[in-house]
Amino acid sequence: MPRPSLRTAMRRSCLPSGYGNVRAEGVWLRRSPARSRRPGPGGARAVTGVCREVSGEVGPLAVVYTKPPSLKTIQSRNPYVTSGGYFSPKHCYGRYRTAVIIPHRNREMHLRYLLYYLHPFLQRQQLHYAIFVVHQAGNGTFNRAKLLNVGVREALRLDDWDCLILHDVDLVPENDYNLYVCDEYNPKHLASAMDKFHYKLPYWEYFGGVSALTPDQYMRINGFPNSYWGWGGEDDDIAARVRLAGMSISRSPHNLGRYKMIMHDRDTGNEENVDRYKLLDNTRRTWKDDGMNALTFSIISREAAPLYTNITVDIGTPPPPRPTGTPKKWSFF
Ligand SMILES: [Mn+2]
Repeated sequence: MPRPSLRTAMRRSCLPSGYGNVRAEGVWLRRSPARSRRPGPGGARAVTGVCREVSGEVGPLAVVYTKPPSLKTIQSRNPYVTSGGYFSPKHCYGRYRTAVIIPHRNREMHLRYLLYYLHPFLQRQQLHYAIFVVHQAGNGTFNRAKLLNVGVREALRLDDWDCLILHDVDLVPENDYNLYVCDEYNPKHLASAMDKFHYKLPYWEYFGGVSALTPDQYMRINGFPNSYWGWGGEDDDIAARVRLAGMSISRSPHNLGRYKMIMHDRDTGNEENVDRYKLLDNTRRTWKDDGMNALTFSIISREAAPLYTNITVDIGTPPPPRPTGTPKKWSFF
């Protein structure tokens, strides 16, 4: 069957579906019988019940990076997204309330690509959702995990979310059935098959890219570590926290958890974190003290942009390096 274009997919997203049943993520998604495809009186339907998981689904999506779309274009393609990047299904009650949290700095082009694909994707999944972009102020060393902690705290001030999606700015989902919904019992890794890693996990415990935790799961692992400055290590720390808190990692199946990365060079201000192995050695001793319970930051601004809520935050700078070794108090001659 030819793959429908994005435009067709978006048009379909306004219609109730009815193409039989589909198995996704180990559950049968019930699609409506054909007769419910008929529009109601006058075409305008009242809120009649709980939404299905996916509407107008197309399965695999074509994701191409040729020319970054403008914010205007994205807005015009998503007329039902309201200020702050909120959306609620019009004709049914959204089953899930999902907050998407994206750490960000100097990646405007990536953000535009992501918003372009993510808004229609989330609408087809009929979620009540909002997108939060957490922007690190200043030129200090980047800290992805700490920004995510800030995003979670801010998002939870605004709504009672069922699911927090922690999302890298440069990863675009490639399959509609990778549902942005949490696993009831365990933190879930959504980016289980990234093109960068030849659509496989790079290693067994990998937890980077895109993950989904309920607020309860997030608090049970004391959130993410605040102490990983620069690139790398924080995702392995999070995976360790999941184990240490007595949970395990659930994953999107490899055929669904597919993501296309937007290629980029290493950013300045996000140099490789050379301390990460030392930090990782200590996770079991530090995780209860380093996380949401020790989060300090100051909000610079909160803005409801048309396509997302922007939070600009000062998260401080890395602590000065500690002197290595303890000074000797005495010695043998
Ligand atoms: Mn990246």
